[in-house]
Amino acid sequence: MAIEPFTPSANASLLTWVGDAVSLCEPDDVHWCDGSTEEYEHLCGLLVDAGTFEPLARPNSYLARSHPGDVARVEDRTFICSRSPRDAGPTNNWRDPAEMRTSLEERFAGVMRGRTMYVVPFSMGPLGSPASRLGVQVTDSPYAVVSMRWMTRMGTPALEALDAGADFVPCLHSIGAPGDTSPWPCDEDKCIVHFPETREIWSYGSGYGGNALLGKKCLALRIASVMARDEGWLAEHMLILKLTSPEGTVKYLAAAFPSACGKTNLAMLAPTLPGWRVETIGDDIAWMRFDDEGRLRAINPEAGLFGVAPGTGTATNPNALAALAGNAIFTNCARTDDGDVWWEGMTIEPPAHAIDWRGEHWTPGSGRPAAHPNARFTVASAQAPTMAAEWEDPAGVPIDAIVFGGRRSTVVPLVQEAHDWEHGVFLGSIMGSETTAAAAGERGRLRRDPFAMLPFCGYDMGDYFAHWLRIGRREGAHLPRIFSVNWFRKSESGWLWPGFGDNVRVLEWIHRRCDGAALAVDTPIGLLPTSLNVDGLSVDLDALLRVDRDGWLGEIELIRDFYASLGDTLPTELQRQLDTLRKGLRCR
Ligand code: TSX
Ligand code: MN
Repeated sequence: MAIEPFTPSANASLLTWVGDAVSLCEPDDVHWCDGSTEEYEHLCGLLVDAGTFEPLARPNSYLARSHPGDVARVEDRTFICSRSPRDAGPTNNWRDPAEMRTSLEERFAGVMRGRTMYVVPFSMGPLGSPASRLGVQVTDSPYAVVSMRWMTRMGTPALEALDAGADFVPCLHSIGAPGDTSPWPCDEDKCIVHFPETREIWSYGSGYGGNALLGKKCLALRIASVMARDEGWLAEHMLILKLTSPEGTVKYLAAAFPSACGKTNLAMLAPTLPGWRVETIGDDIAWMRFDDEGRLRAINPEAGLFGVAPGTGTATNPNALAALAGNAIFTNCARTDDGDVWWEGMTIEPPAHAIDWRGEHWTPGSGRPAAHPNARFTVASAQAPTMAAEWEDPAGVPIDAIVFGGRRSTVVPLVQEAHDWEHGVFLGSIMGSETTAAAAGERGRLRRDPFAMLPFCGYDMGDYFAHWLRIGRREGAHLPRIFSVNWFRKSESGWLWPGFGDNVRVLEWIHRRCDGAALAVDTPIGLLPTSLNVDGLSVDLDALLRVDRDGWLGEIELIRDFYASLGDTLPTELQRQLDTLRKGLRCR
């Protein structure tokens, strides 16, 4: 068995790496992906034959049911293998790179026997943009290949860029379980491994998106965060949106939220205020760097949406539903009797009967969810009706405001602006969210998730904060303003804020602040709105914007403990911000 007789690439290091992968994994066949429609349809056909895919009663769309133990990212099996454990930091699982390499080589030896190895060249970011990065994923999962076709710029153009000698991140992936012919082979003993110093990714045992589509969380966040640190830019877990006022003034916002806060919903918002328009640049990841004028410009490194299906419905995100009208892959959703998909929250009325995500009969009264809470859709971003014309501009869009959010039922106000960049970094560092039913563990517990990067930062968290502070000290930079938002504050009688399309009222305030127009009052926690457009709503604005002094004093103790858990790389500036906040609250 050998590589196909033609020379598939002029890139010598790529040929060597693929040759080594072939020798190690011993596939029956090697296929270099061109990204064509014919190739996509052929692979979908193979997946249907294998029982992995079921064709759906919507154009060119499929449903996949995963193995019930392969439904989410595996954070406790995700590793950062830097030479020094100090560089991975206390928030990552560290392993010695040499020892890990030996153990991976054992796992991957002969792992692709009986299977085809696919070589998937891809670009994160528009092809040819100086901000983009190339990767090559080698995988034995045709599900990963067809998903990568929507999520990245995959195929011949990326291969041609590699022919010209460009660098790439090698991404070796196997689902494991050789000889397993079930619809979703995988291995119980999964591991997702990153070598930040040599910029390599190895992923074993899982076919699930976050573990198997290596361009996304592994490359565009964990590896890219290290590249960004070394090269002076930012790789962030942020949506990017374009906000146009009734007067036609445009602001670009980048916003970080932990999971279960409705980030994709915000990226595709349908505003309730007349004349305001929200368009999408990206829904999950932003790569930002300074241009020659000192403005921070952002690109979306992805080409597709890999969104949580449950909760995506006509009321919460009609634009996402419109994007899913065809050419979509659904994973772990339920199938209706008329051959379409369904999930909790898609429609108000559930179907009378469905086949659930495990393939079993389901009725509304069964007490089990029809779709897995982490069921997903995969679709090209271009299909979303909200995409901005410039979403693929290789130069990116200039960011006017950075927004940090979280799910907090108490203490954190609806919106505030940071006093300055350093205070903004402090607000990012103390981000947190109360856990929902969808997340593992206890419900309603506060989980810190600084910059929404806790599972995605490829290096030490204290060093990451220091990198953000360094960005803010750049000479001649026109820095974005920084804000924090919280759609989830509650009173005894329920949500204080209607959320969804009405969030545009908060975006309006942010937009006006960027022009120095909207008014704010200085408080120890930040700059709070003196007025917000709540015409037509009956909301308790005082409760939404109240500085909860006792709540914050309690919060400060929690932040102190959290900071202590990050170790001695925590920048002194942030400790000082915490002291300043304490003093500000005490002497009022
Ligand atoms: O996505 C959400 N957003 C952002 C929208 C752009 N969700 C869903 C969160 C889970 C993914 C929200 N849920 C938001 C929100 O702004 N707000 C809430 C809480 C909420 C839920 C329902 C109502 C109000 C607030 N409305 C009624 O109960 C009628
Ligand atoms: Mn995400």
